[in-house]
Amino acid sequence: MALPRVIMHVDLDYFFAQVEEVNNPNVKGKPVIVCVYSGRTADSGAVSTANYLAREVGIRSGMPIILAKRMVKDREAVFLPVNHSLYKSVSDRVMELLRENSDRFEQVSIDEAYLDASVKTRGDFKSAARLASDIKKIVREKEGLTCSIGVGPNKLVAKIASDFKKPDGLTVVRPDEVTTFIAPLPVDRIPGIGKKTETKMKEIGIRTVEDLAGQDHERLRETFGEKLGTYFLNSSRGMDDEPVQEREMAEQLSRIITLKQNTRDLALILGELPRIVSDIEARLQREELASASVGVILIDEKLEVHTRSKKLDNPTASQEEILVASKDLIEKFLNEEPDTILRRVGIKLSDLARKGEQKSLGEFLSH
Ligand code: TTP
Ligand code: MG
Ligand code: MG
Repeated sequence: MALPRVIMHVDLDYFFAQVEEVNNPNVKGKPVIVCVYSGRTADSGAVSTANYLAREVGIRSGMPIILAKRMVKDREAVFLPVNHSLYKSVSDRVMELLRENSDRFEQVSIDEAYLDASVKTRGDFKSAARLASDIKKIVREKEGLTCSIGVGPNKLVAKIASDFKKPDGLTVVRPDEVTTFIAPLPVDRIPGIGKKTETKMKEIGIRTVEDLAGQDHERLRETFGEKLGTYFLNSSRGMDDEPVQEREMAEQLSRIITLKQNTRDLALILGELPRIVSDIEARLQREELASASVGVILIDEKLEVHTRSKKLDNPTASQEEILVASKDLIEKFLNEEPDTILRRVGIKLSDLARKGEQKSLGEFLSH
């Protein structure tokens, strides 16, 4: 018999606000509210997220800032504007840690990801519980952040489980526990069931997942359509066979470093390239990707950003090829810009494709 799948869903707790707490330790212990200011008046805009102290008084994502201010008026609360690049760089590092601890990895948003750990844990949920608690420990030690993890036999159950206990939660649902775990939950815990669907379901007497599971198939399909009806019914039984899949990388892969000193000395700059390239290549290998376009990101001492890129005839994952292409681009750039002194250097790969889907000409000819 095939081993059960072991799937985890990891979601960082009050993510933007928690990053702010780590970044400004003096705000810890106070309600922290991260806001998107629209700029029209001093307080116009909406709450992006808030820490749990702020949530205690009812502050929520999406709420007008003015309303949030009223709710904490007797307290020493901290309102901060969103700092996206900070959250993105923390997220990138956390995602890398999660990826390293999985067989397969799928990032779904800036603060959450699915991990398939079936092989790593040999389908054993005790071992999965240990792995999940190790992951929590690693993320706390490396980034000072707490997260909540759900472990289950599929993505659906893992997602519901990660939300079950927050913040800093760990909920493991073994295959034989799925039905008892989900049956009593309100239907809106099923991903995709929002306010509108929930109301519609209430009207026909469905409040819990168990109520949903007891519905007549035909009736559900009539009410919600073939596709959704089937999805709701399967979900109500904790059934889901969606694979954990690396998302098609619309984005590129990049790594950037700060030079030890500002310079335009080609040899000094090239000396830094191998460590960027080996870092990038490790990610290409892990994700089984190849790149058809190599670019360099060059930030000068005035913090101006310059980019140069080059299409390759065939997608590559080879350190050698990436290195050669980047060297050429940097050399050319320095020749074109005789006065520019560089502060940071990075490599960016784009036009990523899954290896094997596109064999390089070299590989083709050697077969
Ligand atoms: P979430 O994971 O939904 O929320 P959270 O991490 O703040 O809180 P928790 O997981 O503990 O319940 O969203 C991740 C980030 O996305 C969040 O920190 C800020 C941003 N976000 C918004 O900007 N607006 C929103 O309406 C939501 C829901 C999130
Ligand atoms: Mg979160
Ligand atoms: Mg999230």
